[in-house]
Amino acid sequence: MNLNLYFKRKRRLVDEFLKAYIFSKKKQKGCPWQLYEAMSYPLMAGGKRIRPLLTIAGYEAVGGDSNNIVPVAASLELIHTYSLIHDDLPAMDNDDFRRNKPTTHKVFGEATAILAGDALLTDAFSIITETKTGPEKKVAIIGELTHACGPSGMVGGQIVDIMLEGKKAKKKDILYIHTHKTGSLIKASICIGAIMAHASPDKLNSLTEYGERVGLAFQIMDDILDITGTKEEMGKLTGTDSIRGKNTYPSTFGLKESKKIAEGLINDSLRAIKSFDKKAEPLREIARYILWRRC
Ligand code: GRG
Repeated sequence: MNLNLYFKRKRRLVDEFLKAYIFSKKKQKGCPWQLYEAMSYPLMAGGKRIRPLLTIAGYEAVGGDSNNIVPVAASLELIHTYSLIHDDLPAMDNDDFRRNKPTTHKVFGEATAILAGDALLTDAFSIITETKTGPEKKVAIIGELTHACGPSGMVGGQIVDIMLEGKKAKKKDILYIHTHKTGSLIKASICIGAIMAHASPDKLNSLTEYGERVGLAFQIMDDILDITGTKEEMGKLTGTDSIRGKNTYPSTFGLKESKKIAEGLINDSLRAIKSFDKKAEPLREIARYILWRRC
């Protein structure tokens, strides 16, 4: 299959939805224009949309074939964008650039950036409640997402990452940071797609395993790209992990070994979905892409 073409087609669907969503904020009575602007700016800045693509690919892997999945997939991008806005704040990673543009707080100020993140996170759940599927499915999806974003998920990973900045972390702590800060939302992206397509418990288990492996591999490759990538490729300053004393896979295992670990995880992810038919081909290609991505 042609992954570029697949990415292009699915990304267009997601971007169309996001455009309509953000336009509705402009029109929405009660949504202050400053908030609309600060939500629109990072959301439409052109990310890879990898999490929505994983939701769609997870949905298709178990036989889903309707565009009903697009709003649910797009809600993942709202959550991801919120996490980037907050992650870039001076109190967190203090980054000036994201997606090749000044960060949201640089343009709109810290208070507005924080609130734009809060608004995107909240609206992600609002979008899910409006999705065309039964109430049980909606509750299952919201449960999966709140767990992935919350204290035992992304926020948990983020706080351990910050607490251990400048200190030598144990290997188990680095694993915790990576699997929670980044991995949990990636895993949830796939599982939500599978839930929307009525996956059997067996299929859901296999996709969960796939999601865990690709989620960790994605963050390891992100650590590697912070060393080997350029500012233009990454859309933000690189080399910042080491300046901040971040605990990363390369700082613990070295570059070569980190790449080997990521390759092993991608092989494991492919093994986890071995029994799936050709409808899982996009998931397989996305897993391989994680190893060769440059941005
Ligand atoms: C609750 C105050 C408060 C803050 C939470 C949860 C959180 C802050 C931050 C999450 C940490 C984080 C940003 C993890 C993701 C790291 C990562 C790999 C980001 C880049 O993702 P890509 O490569 O980026 O998919 P694009 O720009 O393509 O979307």
